[in-house]
Amino acid sequence: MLMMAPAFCLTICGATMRTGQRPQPRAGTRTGGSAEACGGIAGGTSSDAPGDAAEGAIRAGNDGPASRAWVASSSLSSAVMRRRRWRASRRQCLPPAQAASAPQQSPAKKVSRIARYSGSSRARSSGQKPSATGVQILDQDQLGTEAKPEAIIASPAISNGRVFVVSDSALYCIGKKTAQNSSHPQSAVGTNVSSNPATFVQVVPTELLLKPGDKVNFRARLFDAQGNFIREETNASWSLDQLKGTVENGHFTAANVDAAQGGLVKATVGDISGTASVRIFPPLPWSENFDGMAVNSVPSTWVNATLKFVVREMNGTKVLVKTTEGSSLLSRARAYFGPSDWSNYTVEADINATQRRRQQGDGGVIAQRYSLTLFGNDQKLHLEPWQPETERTVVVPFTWKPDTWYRMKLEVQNLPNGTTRARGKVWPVSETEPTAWTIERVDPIPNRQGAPGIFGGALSELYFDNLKVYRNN
Ligand SMILES: [Ca+2]
Repeated sequence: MLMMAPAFCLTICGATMRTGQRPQPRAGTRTGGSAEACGGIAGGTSSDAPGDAAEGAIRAGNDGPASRAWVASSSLSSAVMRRRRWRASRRQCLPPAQAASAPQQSPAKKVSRIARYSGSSRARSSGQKPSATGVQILDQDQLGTEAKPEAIIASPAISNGRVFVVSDSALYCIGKKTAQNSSHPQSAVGTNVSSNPATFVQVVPTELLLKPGDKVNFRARLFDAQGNFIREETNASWSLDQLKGTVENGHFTAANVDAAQGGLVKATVGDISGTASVRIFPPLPWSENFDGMAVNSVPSTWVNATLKFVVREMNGTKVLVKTTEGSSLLSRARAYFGPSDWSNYTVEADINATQRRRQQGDGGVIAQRYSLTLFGNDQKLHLEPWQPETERTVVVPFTWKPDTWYRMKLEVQNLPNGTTRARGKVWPVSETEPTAWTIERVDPIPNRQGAPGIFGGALSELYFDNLKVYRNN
């Protein structure tokens, strides 16, 4: 069971770990993928001090081979030093009344205790035991060294009796070398044939991006209530939901229309049915003014727009609104409306920001994973390859008046030397387009492809209109 807590702290209840099995600093194989490739487990038994076992081999616990702990390669001397530091840290972390007895407590006695494991971005990994009055730290480890700590950058994960901890330099696997079998039922893989009644129809392929006129053969597969495969159904009844085209016996042909479509291909067997999701995009150029869409609708082919964007009437036209309703988790959103393998195209959009309680939102356009974004409160224009990476972001001051329509234009071009050039311009819609680009960057760590999109961080509402996507001029 995993529970996320704030500030990089993740708690795992019910894990049966010996506290002697603990990460070794930088000793393990990095980012191994398979459990066998994970490093950083020091074998601790009731008779061995954990550090004494760290000799790059498999050590058996005193309860037999099943408790063997995998030991990462490291020298004995450094392991002993780590063990001493670990003992000292345990004394420091335990409450005074428990500290005196803690060093004598055998790690093996802690098997099967309900324990908590947590990590912090300050490179501390710890095992904790919750109680009615507080939390007892059973074990605490330094990842990396005091001088060069490894930050834990992701939540711990559990699989087959092991705990996986990811730092910025290594992947640590805590547990026994012999994995426990998962108690979860096996997933349906289509080979475990069942004679039970069908309760689920799977349509494959299940998620598709197509072009007008494309043809696809869909299949209907039946499964029982336990997820066991029954058979491939050849007599399913096929139909289309919000898609233009034909489907007959699973053979789908997309209509040759010059408009984006999003809908479902549906297979019905008796009284149960299943669907595949299909989005169909015509070739560029595109333009969208939202005037043909229903109020309160969301464009059917867009990704990540539901509950975040909505079509609305505004001064005699329809616009797409980045709303502020609902959870604050929805206030920032990137919505995408095309294939993710596109490159060398330009996105344009009109944007208008409101102000509420002196707060003005942020908004922009996205092309090939580059964002051209206006920041309302900062009154700045950013060109970002990836927003968290400020080193590669270009920033210029920009006076962005509220309740005023501006036009944004972002062009991204892959250059022959392997770099990618992104450049943008922003100007009031009431004025003519400036000749010069407002902001530009040639990116040596390029994003070579990506879907077009828009971004809205709505401290107050933002409006979009007159979207255009076209091949670079
Ligand atoms: Ca419009």
